[in-house]
Amino acid sequence: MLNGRKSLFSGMQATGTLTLGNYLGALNNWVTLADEYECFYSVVDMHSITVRQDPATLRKRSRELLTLYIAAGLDPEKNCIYYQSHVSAHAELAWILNCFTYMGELNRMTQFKDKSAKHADNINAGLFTYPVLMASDILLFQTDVVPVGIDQMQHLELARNIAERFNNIYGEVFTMPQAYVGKVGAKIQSLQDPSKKMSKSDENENASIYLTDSPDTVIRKFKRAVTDSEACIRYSDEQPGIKNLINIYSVCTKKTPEEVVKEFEGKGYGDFKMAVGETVASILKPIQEKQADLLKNKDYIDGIIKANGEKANYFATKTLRKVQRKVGFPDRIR
Ligand code: ATP
Ligand code: LTN
Repeated sequence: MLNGRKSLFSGMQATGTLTLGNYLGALNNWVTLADEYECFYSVVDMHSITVRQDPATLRKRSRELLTLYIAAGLDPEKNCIYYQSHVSAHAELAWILNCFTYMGELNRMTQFKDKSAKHADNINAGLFTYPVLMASDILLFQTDVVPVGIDQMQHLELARNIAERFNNIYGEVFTMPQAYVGKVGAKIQSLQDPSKKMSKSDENENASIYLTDSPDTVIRKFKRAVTDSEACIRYSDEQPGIKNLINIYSVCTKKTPEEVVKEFEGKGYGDFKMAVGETVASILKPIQEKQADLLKNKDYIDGIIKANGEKANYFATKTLRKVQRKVGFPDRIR
């Protein structure tokens, strides 16, 4: 709870061009939940450097991501949209929570295993303790709810364990966060291999719809999406390609998968793919236009970065000071 309201925290890394998976699995839910909670949406640039980044590219992408949050429908006057690196409490709390997290717990994280296999030449300590920084993000804001895709559930469970461990020793310091996972869009699969999740770091460009893709590109990628030879639109695990397209269409049109199946009864895959492509393209277009406008408006965006950075800093520091007292750090002399 913050300001007498339930609070919400989530974040994304500016490590590539966002995909439709990021949008339907996370960002879209953020917008839906925004009115109900005191919201903090961070561009988690400190997490990004667990994998080597080109500085100029990271800076540019971070700004693009922050504007994309707004373009997707988050009102920056009501929601605290900010850069993680502008609030030093994230790093300070992460240090403390590192001392309350076991190596064994971190060793079990599947994202660490995946990323260290992928970046075998740079298995740094930050990659290993990434989930502790994520726990700090969440716990700093006394967060009640964390909207994420399914792949982040293991990290969230760890954040809850750390909070519980800390509270058991020092009393009720942290709110216990809950994950919020959308019913249908929580895991959008690759268009080229429906057994894999759609990911912004996939090397095959046809596997992902990027939020920056033009309508023609979107339609072309859906036309090429891997399906099967059943020639029947059913919502079944035996047809993972079609199931994925139904999920995408379902979230975009706010229809249930059953309603979608009904709508396309007797129709061919070609018609269905076209409908999915057109629907997705029509959702992306206004977001792209708004983002382009915002990126031109430097003073407005700078104002948001400053004001929201200060707001995030205020709430984060409150929790940090409490934690520092609890663990026995000396009081500051004013
Ligand atoms: P990377 O490929 O670099 O690991 P990513 O595409 O998996 O990145 P993240 O930055 O790790 O994206 O995720 C941002 C948010 O989007 C998280 O809440 C995550 O759960 C969600 N998300 C990512 N991919 C998908 C997907 N395919 N379906 C649904 N949600 C997703
Ligand atoms: N690990 C997340 C991004 C992230 C996050 C968070 C999400 C960092 N801190 C706090 C929710 C809450 C990711 O890569 N998807």
